[in-house]
Amino acid sequence: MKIKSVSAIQIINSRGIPTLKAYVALDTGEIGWSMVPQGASTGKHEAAEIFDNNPQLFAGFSLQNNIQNINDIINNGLKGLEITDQSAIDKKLLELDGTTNKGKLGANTILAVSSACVRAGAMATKKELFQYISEISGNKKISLPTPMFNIINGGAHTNNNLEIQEFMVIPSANSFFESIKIGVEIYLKLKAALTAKGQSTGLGDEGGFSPLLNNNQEAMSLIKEAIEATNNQEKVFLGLDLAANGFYRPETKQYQIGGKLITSDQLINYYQSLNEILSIKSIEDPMSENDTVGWQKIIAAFPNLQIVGDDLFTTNPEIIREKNQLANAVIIKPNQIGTISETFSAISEAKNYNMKIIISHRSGETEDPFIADLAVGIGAEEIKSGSLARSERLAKYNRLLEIEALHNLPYTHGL
Ligand code: 2PG
Ligand code: MG
Repeated sequence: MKIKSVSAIQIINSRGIPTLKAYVALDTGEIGWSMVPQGASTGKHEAAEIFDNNPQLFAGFSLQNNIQNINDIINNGLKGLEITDQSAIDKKLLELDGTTNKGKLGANTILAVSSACVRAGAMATKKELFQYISEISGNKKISLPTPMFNIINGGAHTNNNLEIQEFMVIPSANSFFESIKIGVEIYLKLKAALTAKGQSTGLGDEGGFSPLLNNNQEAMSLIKEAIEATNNQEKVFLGLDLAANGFYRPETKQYQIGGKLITSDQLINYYQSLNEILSIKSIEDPMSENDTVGWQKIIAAFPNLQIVGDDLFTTNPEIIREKNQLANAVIIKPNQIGTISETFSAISEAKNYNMKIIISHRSGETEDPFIADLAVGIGAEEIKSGSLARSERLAKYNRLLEIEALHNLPYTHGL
């Protein structure tokens, strides 16, 4: 079961930006494939994404060089490798790139091939993708994750005036199906409430509503009403992704929120005031990645909260090791680091520190459901894949519904 050829084409992501679909053909006849997502609110240590930067083509985002590099350099380098030896494949990809941040070939180029190899390996060994991932990652406990539904979008994912990037409802249910049911009921009530208020029900990049509200507090109140209208108060938690890099002002080391510049201490008070509207259970990137003291303060101020690092860790095993004491949960996004083997290392590093694992989509997505199988295969506690609308978001949730329907797997029950 050896690699016969590697190739790629340019496709378009959910934000209208070109991305890659890679194909890995095996000598046994299977062809694995994969599509690459793209972030908007990125951490500074994310591996480099590469585009052609030719303003005449696809507004600078064309990928002709990446495709050339896959067809030539990567194809020649991987040809003949055993498909089930993912770490040898990824090692070779790193070698072909030769930089520390994947700046030569691009993390988008490398990940397309790395994850297409995983899918090809699953096909060749006639396993479900999640089963194959569990084997090659060395994880023995597979399970279905709890979903986090991002039902109001702000920050870098839309152009409304909400500083908070993601307002997520997290059902505490007994099955993935029941979680989806609760999420859909809340989503539809929220839609009806926005319509009744004459607000837009247009969607942001992650499929959540993007209304023009006065402030973050109003968004919290609307979600509270929607939860109450479905009678799910006892069964739903609120999660926020602040993506605080987006409103951090490095010049003054302050945060700009609600029209004011405030310190990290004041920001903690601000979060406290939001918590009084609706109880918050999970808070992601509450401080800028540059504000270590702010992170230390928030973990001390909210000892019972799930404190999640995303831009803080960028799925980088070394950074997770170095900064693990600043959070108790980690966002895992394969394209932040660039290969699936390094993604597995980041996950096992986080597990060493007993951090919860949250597998995540990017705001620019495709219909590839890979991360759903990744979440099951590595036994992640949670997954975030946006709201309950837009098929690139639902591709992941629908795949999880399918896995649950066809396989008898344990469900991770809420937070
Ligand atoms: C995040 C992600 C996904 P982006 O910040 O967690 O929700 O957004 O892909 O834009 O980085
Ligand atoms: Mg985030």
